[in-house]
Amino acid sequence: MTFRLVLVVACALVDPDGRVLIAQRPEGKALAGLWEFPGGKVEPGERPEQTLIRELAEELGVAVEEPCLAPLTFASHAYDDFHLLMPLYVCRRWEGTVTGREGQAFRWVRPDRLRDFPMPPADEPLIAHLVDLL
Ligand code: 9L3
Ligand code: MG
Repeated sequence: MTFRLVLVVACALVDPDGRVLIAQRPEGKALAGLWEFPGGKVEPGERPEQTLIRELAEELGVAVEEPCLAPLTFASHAYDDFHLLMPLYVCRRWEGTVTGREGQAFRWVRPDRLRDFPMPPADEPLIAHLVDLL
């Protein structure tokens, strides 16, 4: 049996009050309407940390700094047509103001309230790690 493995990176931006940013996947994308830790697919030739920097600039208009980037944990999920592998990074320092550059909604949420938001199946198991960390 073969399967397609897709590497996606995701980031928990954490503000000085310990709240975590989640963004709502916009209409027209897979899993539209669900709340996620922002990020996206690693493109050929990219290091995952570069992907994270690129995706957060594209989606949220912020510049995260490489030194703050180390995976906290990894998520995986088997979709119908591919297997997702997704490291979660945590970042407390960035430049710029978060903006929904793709028209998406976003919210800053206390870790113990993250379960109130419907998330993609890969993201849900990550909540417990954030609750432990923060
Ligand atoms: N995905 C799931 N949780 C996340 C992210 C950033 C992505 N936190 C899933 C949704 C898509 C795939 O990974 O099926 C690729 O993501 P994107 O490039 O559409 O953001
Ligand atoms: Mg994305």
